[in-house]
Amino acid sequence: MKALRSAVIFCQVIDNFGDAGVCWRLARQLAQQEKLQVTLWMDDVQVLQRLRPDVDPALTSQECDGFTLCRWDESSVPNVQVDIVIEAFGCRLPSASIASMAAMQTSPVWINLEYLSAEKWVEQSHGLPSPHPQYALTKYFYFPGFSQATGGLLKESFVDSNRIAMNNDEHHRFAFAKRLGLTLNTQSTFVSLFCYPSAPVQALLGVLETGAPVTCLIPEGVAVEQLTAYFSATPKVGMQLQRGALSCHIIPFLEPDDFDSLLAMCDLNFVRGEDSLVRAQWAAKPLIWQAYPQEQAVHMDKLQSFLDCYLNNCDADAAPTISQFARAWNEAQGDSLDWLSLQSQLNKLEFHAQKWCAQLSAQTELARGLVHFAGLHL
Ligand code: TRH
Repeated sequence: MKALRSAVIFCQVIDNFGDAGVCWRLARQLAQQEKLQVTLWMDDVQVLQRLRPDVDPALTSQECDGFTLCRWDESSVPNVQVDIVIEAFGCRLPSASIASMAAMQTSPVWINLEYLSAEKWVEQSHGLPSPHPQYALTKYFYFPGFSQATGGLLKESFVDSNRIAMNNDEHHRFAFAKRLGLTLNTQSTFVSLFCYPSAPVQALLGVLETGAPVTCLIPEGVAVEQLTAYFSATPKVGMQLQRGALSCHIIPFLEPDDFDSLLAMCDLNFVRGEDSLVRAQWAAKPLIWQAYPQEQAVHMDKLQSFLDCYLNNCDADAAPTISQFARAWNEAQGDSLDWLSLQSQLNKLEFHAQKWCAQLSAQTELARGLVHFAGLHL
């Protein structure tokens, strides 16, 4: 197997943060863990700047976390004289790049990194080749996933130690909370909230205020309309909004590694899309996932596939509780959010989340697997 030295990633940002987040994470991982020379071409660098504030969207090229970040526009001429070309989420490479790949003596391994899904067909589709109709080039489909028959999940080497420090080292936890402007009340259930505007947030807040004390941490920009309607106040960073047993804190939108710390610190995390779902699993805490809403409720199948896979081997009382809550959350059925049952099952669900995290960690990590796969196909 040939040693690989370089990779280029193409990323077109469709919406939200997930596309930029996953590509940034992969670029960093290929550079720092796999020691490749990596270039990430991204069409909307501004989105990445939200995650990594040091990034300057005005620059055509800059160094970022060990790789080169380039702004991708119509005038760009990306260098594809590398070992691995990664097209994220079927974003389509420029035709000149495809032609220059075909003209190389040894063409690079061309990979289409697909979206994460727990659906069964992913295992059959992972790694399938797609020959180019015109050139002697083959594109391979690379699917992240939850079993060894898939491409696995991105996981940095520092994730476990950070999580352990956040849970076991009081100073570490208190220092992080202080940075967020919080004083930790250990009697409270800590909940983080990251969701789409369609989530029944007002109904959730309504049930959270009814039971034992809850501290809900909400990054700036999340659920703004619902929070405004519920508290009759526009949420701003640093605000604390109190009602009944519920105390909501508006925290800054965090850098990704801090977002991991937030997830590790909380007792329950509401996450959405793909990347925060993965991060919540590495946090080893109970999670409620909101799938990216799609037409004809296709996302409900994705949710169910994930729940089937995630809750396999979970406690017989806790599994239906979290499953029903997640379905109600995704279907915007605010009346069906049974918070008191969920809260009473959190210990069992945390135990399950720890087992699940360990199980996923035993899989081949995505960047490592991708480099291995590329080495076999070069
Ligand atoms: O932002 P998203 O909704 O992205 C989505 C999904 O990826 C979806 O699959 C895709 O089709 C759609 O975009 C176009 O959710 P996701 O994937 O969880 O990405 C959010 C990223 O933002 C993730 O990397 C975590 C990060 N994040 C922070 O770094 N700090 C924060 O404070 C928050 C709230 C999120």
